[in-house]
Amino acid sequence: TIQFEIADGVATLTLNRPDKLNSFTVQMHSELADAIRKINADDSVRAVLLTGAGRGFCAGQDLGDRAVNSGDQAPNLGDSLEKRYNPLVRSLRALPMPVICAVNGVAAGAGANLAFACDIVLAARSASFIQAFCKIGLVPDSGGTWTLPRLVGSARAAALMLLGDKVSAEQAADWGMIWKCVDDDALLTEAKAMAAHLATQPTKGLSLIKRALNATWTNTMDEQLDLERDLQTIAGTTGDYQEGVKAFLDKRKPAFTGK
Ligand code: LHQ
Repeated sequence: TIQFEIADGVATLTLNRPDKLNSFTVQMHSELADAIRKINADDSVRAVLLTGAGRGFCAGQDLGDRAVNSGDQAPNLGDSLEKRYNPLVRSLRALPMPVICAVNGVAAGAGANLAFACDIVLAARSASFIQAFCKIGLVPDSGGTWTLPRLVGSARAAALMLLGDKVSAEQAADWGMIWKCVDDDALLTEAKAMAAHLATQPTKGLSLIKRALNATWTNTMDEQLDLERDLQTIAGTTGDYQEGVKAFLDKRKPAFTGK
């Protein structure tokens, strides 16, 4: 239910249930978790690209999956979040390299919030984002109640979550919900080029930037200054920092190893 490959420093994850707009099943969660474990264990991976096959990016939970909605009995959805969605979001946020999301089509429910858990989001002009949860009596999950207000502010986040309106990729880019909206036929080329570029950059340094960004919303400025000091201490010991400075002084292109 997913395609996964590692090549030239880039791990590409493609959600692959196009008939059902790549909605999540237990199986897809398990394959994703497995792929993320492999990424963490593979030193060669210096950027991750997440996208979807077909006309949709991800329609959130597969509402027909019997493993989650088993007949007449009220399903324990919290259990599903605890076992599958929350570990997925946590593991994506914690990956020690940039994660690019190329939203190729509609991103609904947990599919939209999965995108917002990534570091840089590109979307095709025909793509859209929907906080679909309210329409079926659910609460936005997969970190959406944390990420969306921070991305677009509480007025827009509240209306989007309570109304479930569809937001076009262009609107999403205008609001700062995503990094960029690009023409449909340019999406994958652009996302791949970005991943390939990032895979040549100081990966260790980029992972420290991610740590600073992940901490910023709960820290005071004083705490964040302390954190910057600590992270910069680590960054200053990397080979890539030495190489970056040397290359600058030599007026040549740096050759980073990611370490
Ligand atoms: C689907 C789905 C889908 C199954 C399209 N499931 N088949 C976490 C914890 C545990 C449980 C509960 O949930 C969660 C988190 C969540 O994500 S809750 C939110 C779940 N997602 C939704 O409510 C979105 C449902 N989908 C839609 O509203 C529409 O499909 C959107 C707006 C995404 C796309 O609309 P269209 O472009 O008009 O496509 P479509 O509706 O015709 O869908 C195409 C096919 O995909 C269709 O199947 P069919 O066999 O008729 O061709 C849909 O039934 C199927 N599909 N989403 N979530």
